[in-house]
Amino acid sequence: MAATFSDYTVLRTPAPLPTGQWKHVAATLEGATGDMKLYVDGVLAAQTNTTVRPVGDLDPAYAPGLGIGGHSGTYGYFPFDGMIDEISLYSRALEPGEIQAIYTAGSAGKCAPTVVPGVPVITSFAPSSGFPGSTVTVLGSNFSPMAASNIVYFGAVRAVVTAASATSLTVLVPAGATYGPITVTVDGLTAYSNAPFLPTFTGAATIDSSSLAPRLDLPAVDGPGWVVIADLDGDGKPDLTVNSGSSHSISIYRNISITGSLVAGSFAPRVDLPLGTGGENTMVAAEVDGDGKLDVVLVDRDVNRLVILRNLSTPGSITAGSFAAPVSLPVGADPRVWPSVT
Ligand SMILES: [Ca+2]
Ligand SMILES: [Ca+2]
Repeated sequence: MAATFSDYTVLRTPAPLPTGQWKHVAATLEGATGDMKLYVDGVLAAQTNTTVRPVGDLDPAYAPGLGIGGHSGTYGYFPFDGMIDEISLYSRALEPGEIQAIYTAGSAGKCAPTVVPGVPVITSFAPSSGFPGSTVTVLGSNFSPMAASNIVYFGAVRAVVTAASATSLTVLVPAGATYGPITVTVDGLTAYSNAPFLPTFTGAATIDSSSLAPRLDLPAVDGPGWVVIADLDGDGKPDLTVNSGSSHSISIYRNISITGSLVAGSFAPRVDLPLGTGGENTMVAAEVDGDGKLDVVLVDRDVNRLVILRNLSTPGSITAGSFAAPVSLPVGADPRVWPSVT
């Protein structure tokens, strides 16, 4: 943007946009700081800072003024040669998350504000135990009448919702369900049942030396201390997350097993995520930001902090980039998480 014809700041993507396909492009300018950012398909592509002021003083004599597309050449200005759709101009610099949400919404449009129906509440569910594949009815309030808009977890694994109203959900117990409260997340808000659901299976009613297969060992970093079973990538299979106080990290073993088999190859190569300094940690997997993906929360007794790793993964993949940078919050001395709450 130019204050005068010769006074401007240029911000470019590192590489030209490809031709022949739609791309979502967003540019922001923070008036107070001069921070300029350019996003392509919801992802930050370039940024700089400008001291040009006032940025709003556009002179129509210098075409295109405030324009979209086009470029300058040796012999003058050339208009954009292509198609532009769904242009929006905002009176403030949108946050990266807002731009990502607009891109992610795709054909759903510009993310008009949605009416939050209220905090979801679970009042009861029945039956209180069941086999994988069996049906459970969850009663409460402020559920979404659209089945897919209710995110329901049975402990470690997400369940399929087969029918929904504002006060009742019909869900199927997923394979891999673990003992714990049922949770329902609607519009980013999560309800917990006040009683745990008990997944059951057909057993021989006895436990002896033949009840369990031979032990399976997986290599870990130095000093593994705590394990959480939760489907972190959302593929339906519960994954293993292990923390290490002495290595200052967590390790994720993505479950790639086939039904009825559990061998060393049932888990993808370990992904280690550093936690910075600190040591003794305990942790849980829980929905924190309401996006439907279980996040990892640790308490660190060495440096008295709470650490949240927001889950960014996609089904079928967990990499070092699958979690946002750890967010640390100070807490009182000697924080603990007890297994009974997981
Ligand atoms: Ca998984
Ligand atoms: Ca989440």
